Amino acid sequence: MDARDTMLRLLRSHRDGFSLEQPFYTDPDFFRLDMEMIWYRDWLFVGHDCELAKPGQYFTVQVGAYPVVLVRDQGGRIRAFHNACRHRGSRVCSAQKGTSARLVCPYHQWTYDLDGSLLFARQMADGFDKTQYGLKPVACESVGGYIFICLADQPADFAPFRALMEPYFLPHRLADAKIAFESTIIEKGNWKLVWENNRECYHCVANHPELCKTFPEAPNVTGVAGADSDPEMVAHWAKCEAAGLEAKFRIDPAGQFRATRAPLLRDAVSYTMTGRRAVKRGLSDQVTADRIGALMLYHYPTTWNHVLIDHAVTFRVLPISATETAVTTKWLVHKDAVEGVDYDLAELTHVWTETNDQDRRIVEENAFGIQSPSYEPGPYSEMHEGGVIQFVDWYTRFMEPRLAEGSKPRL
Ligand code: 3BY
Ligand code: FES
Ligand code: FE
Repeated sequence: MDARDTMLRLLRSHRDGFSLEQPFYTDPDFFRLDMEMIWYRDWLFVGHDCELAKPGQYFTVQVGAYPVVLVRDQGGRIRAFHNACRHRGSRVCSAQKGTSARLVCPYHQWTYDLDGSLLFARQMADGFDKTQYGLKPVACESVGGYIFICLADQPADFAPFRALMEPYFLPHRLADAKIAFESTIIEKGNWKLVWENNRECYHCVANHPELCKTFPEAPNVTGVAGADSDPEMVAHWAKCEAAGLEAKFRIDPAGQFRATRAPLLRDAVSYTMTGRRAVKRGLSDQVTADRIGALMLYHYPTTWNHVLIDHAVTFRVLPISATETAVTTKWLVHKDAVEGVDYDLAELTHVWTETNDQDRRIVEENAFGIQSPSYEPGPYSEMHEGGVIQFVDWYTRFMEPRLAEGSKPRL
């Protein structure tokens, strides 16, 4: 039986409300199937518009086997290309980020315009047709300050996500913010373990002393049920809406993304040890209300986010192997906020730096135990882990038809 058939069988026999069977977290063939069915087909968050503030600014990202470069062209449009030269395939941009008027391949200096077209290829034969050798484009969309790419030839419709996300995010003007700090950590665990951990706060009280000063562990804040019937939440939404901010819990029918606002604990406004602002200058001049709590967004499989009055923290998940995942965190502040004047960088980044490290350890211990031959799927807490059940449901529902469609009938 090949991996596809094994995975299909295990998805079909998956017990609702239980964690997945071991190979989903450990097996390189299952990992390859995750990459093919999800990561190479769906929309992925890669970075922010404000990282490409000027024409010629670029950053690179590696999604499985695909190196990709994102660049702002002369006309101001953000574009994505396969970062592989059309001459003999060299990576064109090897730096993580930079600024360049043209994209020049380091191998034999084939030179591409920022729109991807090939401008120069020295000493090629007469009649060489440059128009046939532009960089291959990758589908790219920008929404609310977030850049998404899709590696598929025929990308899924991006419009439903844009429609849900824009009203929540536009007032925060993230496209016009700046990155005060970023960090990338490698967690030794499968990407789904990173998500399972993120989608619950059952682990928070024992593991996140800093975050728990301001972030509620209530399951209806992190999870996907019960917010509508919580009077505190409903009152918070009403207050935010009166201030012109979209606030209610909304989720995509397929469960791939949701947005909602939630109040922080004890009137806290930011993720600091005191609950007070980390940045004096507000993130957006358009948002004047103060106690707006946290705007939370997730979009499977790449991002979860928190937008506060004074800053935003955004997370990007990228799988490296069956047992390694890169998590990149960015702290966004108003573009005119000055480090040392408006904010202290150590204070701004403290809570989530600690929280990320705590989550890394949790994920690694989880991965460790799952590798035991004695592992068997265990039951999620319905009260606290509804968000995890929802993630696993999304995953199994997403994978099953795609695997079935490609699985060859047996002779
Ligand atoms: O970032 C999050 O959304 C999750 C929820 C609770 C704690 N946390 C890591
Ligand atoms: Fe890029 Fe030769 S491989 S110029
Ligand atoms: Fe956590």
